[in-house]
Amino acid sequence: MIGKVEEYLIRKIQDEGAIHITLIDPEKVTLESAIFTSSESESCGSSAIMIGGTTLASSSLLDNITKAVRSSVKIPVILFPNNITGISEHADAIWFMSLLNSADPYFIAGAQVLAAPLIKKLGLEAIPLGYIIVGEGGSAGVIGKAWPIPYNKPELAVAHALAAQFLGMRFVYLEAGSGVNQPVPVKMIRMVREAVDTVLIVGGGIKTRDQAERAVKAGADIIVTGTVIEDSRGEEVKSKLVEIIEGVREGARSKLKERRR
Ligand code: 1GP
Repeated sequence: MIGKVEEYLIRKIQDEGAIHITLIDPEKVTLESAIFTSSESESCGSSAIMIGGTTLASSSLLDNITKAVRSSVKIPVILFPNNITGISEHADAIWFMSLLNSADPYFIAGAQVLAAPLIKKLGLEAIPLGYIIVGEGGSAGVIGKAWPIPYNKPELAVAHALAAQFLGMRFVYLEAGSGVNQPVPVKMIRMVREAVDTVLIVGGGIKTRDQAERAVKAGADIIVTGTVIEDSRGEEVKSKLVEIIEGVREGARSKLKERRR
């Protein structure tokens, strides 16, 4: 069943070509900075806020941040869980994600089984997502016990993404790892885009307008950034958001032009 948040995301991607989402890691923010970043993201044109972090262990910290963020923005707040501790009743939706290239079944279906009844009870919208860790993989690769897909093996990323689609997942996330030096290569994004019909999310290491634009031109529907804003202060938060979102929009313009041909 497709819920309201998923419908909203799909409609926005159809209308705008591609969208940006800001990721907030509860362990790396204060309540004030989370509210500030979310409000600035909304006013600069982000389409949603994702909340989660690889090493998050405190549900009460997540609850406090999620509640505060949700009451300060109108755009949807979507949980990005690292484990069963990544669930909060204060969000609009949750990426119901399976780490497809984990060597540990816990991250493929174990945590999901433990979490599903609570998600149902809380009435959270669950959005099915195939999560694929590539390149360096960052902390997500270590904690998720992934075998990250090397950047020079894009065909393996395609195989994983196709498996996600055939399993019924409607979103695929190519994750390079938070704060990494090299974002997902354009060639890998393009090959996955050509192979699957799902919504394609790309994140990890995107810090510039140019990187965001190239990822969208290659076929990303959603660009997620976290670190670039976490590392910014005051006025810089706004200028970085504007820069990244402008890159997404520029890439989207070329995508829409292509579509019309
Ligand atoms: C991490 O893909 C996200 O899960 C965002 O990565 O923090 O590098 O922007 P960054």
